[in-house]
Amino acid sequence: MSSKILIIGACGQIGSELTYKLRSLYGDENVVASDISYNNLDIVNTGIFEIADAQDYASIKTCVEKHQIDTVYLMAAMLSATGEKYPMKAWDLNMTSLFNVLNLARDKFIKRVFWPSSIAVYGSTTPTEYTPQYTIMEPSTVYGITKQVGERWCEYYHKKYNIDVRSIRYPGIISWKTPPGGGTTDYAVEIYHEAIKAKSYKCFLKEDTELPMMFMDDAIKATVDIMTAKSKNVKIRSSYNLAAISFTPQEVAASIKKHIPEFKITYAPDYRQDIASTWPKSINDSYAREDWKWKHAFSLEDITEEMLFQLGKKYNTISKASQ
Ligand code: AKB
Repeated sequence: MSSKILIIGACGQIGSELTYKLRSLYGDENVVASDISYNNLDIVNTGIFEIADAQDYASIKTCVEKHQIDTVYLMAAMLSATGEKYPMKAWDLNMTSLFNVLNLARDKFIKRVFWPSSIAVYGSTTPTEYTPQYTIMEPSTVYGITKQVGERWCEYYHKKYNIDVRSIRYPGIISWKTPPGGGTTDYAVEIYHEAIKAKSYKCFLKEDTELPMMFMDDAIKATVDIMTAKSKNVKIRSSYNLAAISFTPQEVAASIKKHIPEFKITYAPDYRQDIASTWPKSINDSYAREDWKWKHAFSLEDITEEMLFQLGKKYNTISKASQ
């Protein structure tokens, strides 16, 4: 199936790695990366790139028509921690961008949509262990509310307008290429950077805060898997639970210490603890595993090894360049 793809929010943590992957799968000429500014030169300079504002329908439509796009991955969003600082901005960005893309599909400018949801759809009244696909969902963050409402709209557009919209609920994503921006799970990336740079880390969550997490390679694989699955196998059109591993700050610190014995962690929980405390500890993703054969590959030990190796190389290069 030949496809022309637009990634909105291609300069961000997941958007950038998705762009690299889709370019390698479908060819540079078939993948258009877009963002609101040129803030990731690795993405901007290595393929087709357009400035486009996810909140501006005309700007996205122009890009879609110019490049004859049929599939859009909407990766622009304001995450949980920043969303609590700017609630109305988070609501506007997360909802307007989704409606823009869903309406482009309804009006037949595009055929397929990928939209990421999150474990943030769950709240403090949700069962925390092995959280099922169908359960109580009372999110307490603006970000979580936008994701829950967004899921309802995705399913509505699928049923009402027969739109091929697909979605997964990402857990915290750990990666080394592009930093995350404004999430509650960001500690699990920062900790590796600080382990390499300073051999210590002050964590903004409590030591025993267990959260669902996933390595970027697994998250990208899940995204490609659901988007390439046969339509009849994508039975859930709100969003699929998706899981890999779960760990606490204490556990990730212990896995780092196996490689850097002098590494020290201290704890200074802030407002992000209140968010994390409402989220599940672990996720039951059996529908994804059954419907489109999802399987993760990376354990905590694999992630730690890869993060320390890649960031070690990165900081070594930076320090050599500055000498
Ligand atoms: C966040 O922490 O806000 C995100 C998420 C879990 O969706 N990483």
